[in-house]
Amino acid sequence: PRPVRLSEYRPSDFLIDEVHLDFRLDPNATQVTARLRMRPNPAGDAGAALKLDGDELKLVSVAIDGAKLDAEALDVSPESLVIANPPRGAFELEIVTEIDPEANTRLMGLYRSNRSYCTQCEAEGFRRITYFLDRPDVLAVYTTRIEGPADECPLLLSNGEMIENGPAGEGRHYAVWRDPWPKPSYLFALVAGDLGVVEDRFVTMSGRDVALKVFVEHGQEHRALHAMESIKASMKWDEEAFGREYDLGVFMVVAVSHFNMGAMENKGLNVFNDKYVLASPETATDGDYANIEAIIAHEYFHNWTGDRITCRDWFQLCLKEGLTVFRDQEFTSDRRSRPVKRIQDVRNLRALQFAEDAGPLAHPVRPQIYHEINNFYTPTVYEKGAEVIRMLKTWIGEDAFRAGMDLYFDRHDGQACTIEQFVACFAETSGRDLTQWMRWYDQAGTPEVTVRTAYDADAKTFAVETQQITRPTPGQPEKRPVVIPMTLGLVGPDGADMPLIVGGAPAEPVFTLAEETTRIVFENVAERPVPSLFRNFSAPVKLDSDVSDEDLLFLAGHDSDPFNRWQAVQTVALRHLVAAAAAVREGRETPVDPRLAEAVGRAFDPEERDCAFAAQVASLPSEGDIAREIAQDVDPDAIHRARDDLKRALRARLADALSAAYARLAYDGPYSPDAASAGHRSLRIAALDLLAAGGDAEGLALAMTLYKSAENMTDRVMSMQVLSLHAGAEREEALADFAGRYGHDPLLMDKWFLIQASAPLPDAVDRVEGLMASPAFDMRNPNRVRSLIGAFGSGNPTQFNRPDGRGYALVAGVAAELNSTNPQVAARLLGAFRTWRALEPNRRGRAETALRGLAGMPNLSPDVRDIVRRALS
Ligand code: BAL
Ligand code: ZN
Repeated sequence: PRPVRLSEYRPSDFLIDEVHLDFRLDPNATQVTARLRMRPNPAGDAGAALKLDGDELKLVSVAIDGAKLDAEALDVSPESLVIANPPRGAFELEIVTEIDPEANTRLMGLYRSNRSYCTQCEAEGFRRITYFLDRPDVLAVYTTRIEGPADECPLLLSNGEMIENGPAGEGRHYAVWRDPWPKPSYLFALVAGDLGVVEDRFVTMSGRDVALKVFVEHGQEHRALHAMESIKASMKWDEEAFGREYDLGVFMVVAVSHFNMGAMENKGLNVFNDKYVLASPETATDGDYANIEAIIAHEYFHNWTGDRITCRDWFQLCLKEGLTVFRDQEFTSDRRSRPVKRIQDVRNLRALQFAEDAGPLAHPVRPQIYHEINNFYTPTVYEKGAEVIRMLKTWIGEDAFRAGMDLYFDRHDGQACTIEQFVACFAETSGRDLTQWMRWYDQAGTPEVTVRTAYDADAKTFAVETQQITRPTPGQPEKRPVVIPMTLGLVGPDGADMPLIVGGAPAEPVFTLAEETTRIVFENVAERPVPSLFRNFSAPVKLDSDVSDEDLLFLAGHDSDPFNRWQAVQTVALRHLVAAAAAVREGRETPVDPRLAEAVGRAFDPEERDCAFAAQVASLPSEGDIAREIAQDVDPDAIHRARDDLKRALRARLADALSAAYARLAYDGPYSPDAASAGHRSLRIAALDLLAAGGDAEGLALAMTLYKSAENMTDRVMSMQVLSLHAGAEREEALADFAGRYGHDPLLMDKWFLIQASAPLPDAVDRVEGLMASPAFDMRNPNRVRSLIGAFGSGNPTQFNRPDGRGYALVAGVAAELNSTNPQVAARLLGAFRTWRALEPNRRGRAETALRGLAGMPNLSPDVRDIVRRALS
């Protein structure tokens, strides 16, 4: 198929004001009647044919204003329906299609999950239900009638509010839903089935009484309570933080077990992957609780940033996704620890988005071209998109930012918008020219900032010189400077921030780096300061500074910015690990700086009060972080060895402190997933992980004891994870025990799959292949595939990148298998190859062979073809 280009955007030639849908549910032959009130778009082409999108559709009939159209008047295929001469005024188009939900393994459009019917329409799934103008800038008001068997489907749900229901004869019944808010087709949803429900209420700030309902499988209701609490918290927070109120009498969340994404923000009827709804103290980890809260919030916040104001076209995806990620990050920061959330988000950004930006799949936050839009639900659109908004807030200040958001909501409510329209609101409220700012949306790649500093003791000045470059990315050989806000502090020898004086006057801490080079000279600097650069990670850049390890370790103990206290230890550790990985390849050893061990050891100090933060300090840069820093000729085994050696060295130096902390941090009492309790557990597990470094027998014994005595799922899973890193009887015992205890629970078995798939042991490929044949695995369920194959490809660097190529063959083989049944999930798995070009020559060659094998396959789906083509380009 032809690529789609932003530059070729044209308004639709027709508009749809009202949609009436009538579903007669049947597992293999659901009949859908769509009645569309249509008219020519004054902004479109006056004489144009009416061309509707379809995807694997079977047409039954078409009528215009009640008159059936003959086959000759139509040009129809499963992929499109063209009416050459539609009326030139308003008209009603009726289309009847027949679809087979049971056979819909792609999980796009209407499909079956367990015994329920459900839909997923973003981005282009609605066209698998009926022929339609399936584009986000066609907004209509929907009325949906659903008819189905009363016994099998007592619940019949759609967007908006139910206005009618009753019996339909022969054991069937019906319900009619009306959504008064105009929306694009991608926000349509239908759910029908026999589910349990948890109900509650929320009264909005203007007094609207909203019924809240979370639907789950019968018997799982007790696992929906945390999701319900998260809905109420999200509704309240959006009122307080952004003045946004809910706008229907009912808000529903439905958990389904087969889902391609995490969740979906359909108007009034969010459909969720059950992984992000179900939690109980017996079945969920602290991480699960936190994820559920964040994703419930994310989908709820879309009600304003996505649903009330949507995207003009799919190039603008970050308009709703980047903004909504920013909003959910803020929500979590307010509810939990702001510094810890920032650290987690930056870790995530670097691991996923920086990796994407550095490889062949790099693309701008707002792409200019796509072959398959499903492949652009990426860390760049989501996470970098959120960073750009956070950075804008840092740059223009909190007040102008909030005023800009208010203006955006006022001005564009009910519209399908562009990034330009969004950014214009902030240009207006801040009075700044944001022309250059737009490069953050249109230019791919992570800017690299080099900082060199000089203190002049005689002149009492401190000069900071910066240089920025962004390396070429696919399709963008030339890059221009971007506007980089650098929040900076100068830390004096006493650990306090020094005043910032520039040009004879006090300066704000946010400096603008808009040119290739910038020089800032601070005056009246009485003593040599240590610069704290990019506080709170004020811009998504890679930093290379001349701040010494010694100065960084000083910051680790004194910086008023918690993010940079954490970053300082990470940077020193990363410098060590890069050098150590090179030394491993040369058969040398690299001694560990005792000051680094001391800095890590401070995390376990009895005086340390913020356990969650301390756990972040104690958690070393990942193997992916090290690989990105090395950037080329990467040897994953050498990296793993270097990191392992550092962990052993830390264990040797800190053994007493680690043992003391592990004992001190023991706790009893009932489980609570709150941030402080979770932080406490995470620090204890960090101590355990280091105690077990190198397979130390005492450490493994502690892990085994914790596994057996665990009174909550976090301790059980995390101790199993520690054990799983070291081959031996303990590992096998814990894994077998876990399968015995939880074999009936698919979401818990996902954790069991993931832990085995990510273990850096030589049997990983055999093990994953074996697990694919286990009864708990199901290739049709995306959660199972992601837990086993996805985790192996993206979370097991040494085994995925085996020098013999078996890891690549495994992932490519599964992608080939899923290519026809679920191309979206297949393409997602291939993200594991996004860094293949940075590998050393042998592995690079083997990865290329696997990709070329896929490229040569007949009948490649557009999803897989697009990723393979770009990965090889
Ligand atoms: N819109 C797709 C799922 C999400 O980002 O919320
Ligand atoms: Zn979203």
